[in-house]
Amino acid sequence: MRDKMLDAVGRFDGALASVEVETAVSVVEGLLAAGVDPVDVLVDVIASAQRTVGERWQRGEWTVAEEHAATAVSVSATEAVARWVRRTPATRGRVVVACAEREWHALPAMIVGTALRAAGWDITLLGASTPPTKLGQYLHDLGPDAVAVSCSVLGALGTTRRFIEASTAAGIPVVVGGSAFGRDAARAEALGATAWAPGAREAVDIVAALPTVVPAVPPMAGRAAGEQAALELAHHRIVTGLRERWSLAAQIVTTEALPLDSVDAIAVDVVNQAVHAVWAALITDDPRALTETAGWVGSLLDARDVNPELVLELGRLLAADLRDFPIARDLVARHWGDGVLAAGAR
Ligand code: B12
Repeated sequence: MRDKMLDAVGRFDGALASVEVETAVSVVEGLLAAGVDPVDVLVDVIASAQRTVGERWQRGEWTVAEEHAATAVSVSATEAVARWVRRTPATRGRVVVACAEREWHALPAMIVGTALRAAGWDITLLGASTPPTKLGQYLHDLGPDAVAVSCSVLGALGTTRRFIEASTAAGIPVVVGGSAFGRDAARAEALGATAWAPGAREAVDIVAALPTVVPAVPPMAGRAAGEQAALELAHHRIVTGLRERWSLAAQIVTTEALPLDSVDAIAVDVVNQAVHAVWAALITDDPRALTETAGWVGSLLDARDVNPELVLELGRLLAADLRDFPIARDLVARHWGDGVLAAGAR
């Protein structure tokens, strides 16, 4: 079976690179027909291939368009697994699976939802970037047993918190996960989630162990949360200023071998992610959001032959722009450089 799985992973990866939907779907259907657990197909084949897609974009080997095309193939493959697991009737309660506003990574939610469906839960999938307005009423009307929120980008942790507020206000437990939460439960706990899980397999166990009713989370208070709210309002100004002053555009090197997205697009992504990391560190009290992001910026620029000093320059400019936000400025000044050092040591 191990060889069969390895062979399937290779063929699936190839189908993503050449955008062959039929091949990808037939690979997963072949595995399911051979008796492979649907959750193994979701985690070890589809999710794993998707992370490779991200690494290719990060290294500048694939453009965003290629990333989109490959993801569409993975969505079709996940739908094939979902069709397969729906052959068995749902025997447990209902779970609403969602991405909060600003979160466009719908596929991880789809994968987790399909894994829960395979375990017998009835699933209501809300999809990407769901606004929190009226969510409370919706949950009240639907009456699910749990809410599962997937968050891949740091900028959506704040809106994920609004999901947690709406769900717990209705007494409904919330499980969270996704790459924005990092590798442990710290950020999930800080945001008041009922539970966190690192992957779809663990999500199945965690959802089965959730309490029936939970108390409403208390409102987010404190100076750090206040700074984050003010930073959201100042976001456009800060990001525009950083893009104008950061010397990335002058430094980037484009070669034929590197199908680089426009310098401006990279600068927009990077600067946005950097400011979002500040938001995340403020509301979760977890400075690793900053060190991880600095390391990510470093690897992105390194793959594009950009002087690594520019990562430190971005940190300095960001800290200077945060002069009206003392907690945020202090976090950047203390932790951004650590991320650059850690990336350099790898
Ligand atoms: C496809 C993709 C996109 C697509 C998403 C389309 C879609 N339909 O989903 C699009 C093009 C929209 C996109 C946009 C962006 N993306 Co993108 N994207 C990806 C990519 C390649 C794959 C995502 C995926 O499907 N992963 C597979 C999932 C299943 O894996 P996973 O997230 O690890 O999930 C597991 C666990 O986390 C957990 N889990 C996940 N959710 C939940 C929920 C619960 C409740 C639980 C318990 C567990 C759990 O279980 C899963 C399975 O075991 C990733 C690379 C990566 N490493 O994932 C980048 C990635 C996430 N994107 C990234 C970035 C930067 C962006 C953009 C800012 C710019 C861009 N590149 O286009 C925008 C931001 C959009 C936004 N605001 O949300 C970065 C984030 C970096 C960072 N430091 O945060 C990544 C990591 C790429 C990279 N290597 O740099 N992206």
